[in-house]
Amino acid sequence: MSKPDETYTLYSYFRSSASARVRTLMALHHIPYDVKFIHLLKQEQSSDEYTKLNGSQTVPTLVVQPGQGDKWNLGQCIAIMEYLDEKWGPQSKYGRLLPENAKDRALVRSIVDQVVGDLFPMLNSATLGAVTDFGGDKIKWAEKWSDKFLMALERLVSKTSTNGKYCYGDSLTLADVSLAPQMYTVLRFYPQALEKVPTVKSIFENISKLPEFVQADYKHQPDTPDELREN
Ligand SMILES: N[C@@H](CCC(=O)N[C@@H](CS)C(=O)NCC(=O)O)C(=O)O
Repeated sequence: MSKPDETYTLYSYFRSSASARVRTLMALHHIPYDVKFIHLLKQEQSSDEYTKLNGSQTVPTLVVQPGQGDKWNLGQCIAIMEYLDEKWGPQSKYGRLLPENAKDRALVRSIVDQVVGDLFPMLNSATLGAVTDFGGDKIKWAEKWSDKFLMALERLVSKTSTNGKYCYGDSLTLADVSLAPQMYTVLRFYPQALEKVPTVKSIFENISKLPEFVQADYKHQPDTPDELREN
């Protein structure tokens, strides 16, 4: 099967879990791309130039240049992952990360939504910043919502994981790609978060060591500051 005839530019920030999901998927499927860095703490996501690419003023954004025709932009990490998985999964050594079978696909998507739809928005930088601005305690906030949604995730993956290595069955899916970057954010604000969720802990410890996950994590990006960088 021939490779898709298109090239990519990913707008990314090292500590963005949404960007890390896309980086992980691109690493797993060996997708070549250029990267441009958007420094969130410098508010580069709100610049006029970037807002033209992604009206939500968030990362990631994927710019797709087809072999023929005009380039186009895609925001939202799940939409980007699904698009690239459809294009590149069939010829990847991991195969499609969203299963072909409708039931399996729906269950994998339910785990993705548990992580990206429920937990992620409670801990993103804009939400935590607003909690502080409104006089709240962002650590207590992060602990409360992490406990709630990680327990929900534990109830789910304790049924769907075959061996505690992956979220669904006994191989990698989009659920794992969604989970690992989120856990780094949770652990940053709540280091004990994994104590009550043994299956989630076991899955995270397994997948976060895989080379493609390491390549994509926040500690190994060109824009990672030296004090957070690992070799
Ligand atoms: N629903 C979007 C959310 C993206 C998002 O919130 N990204 C964060 C970084 S992880 C961001 O750019 N935050 C900057 C801001 O909100 O100003 C997605 O899944 O891609």
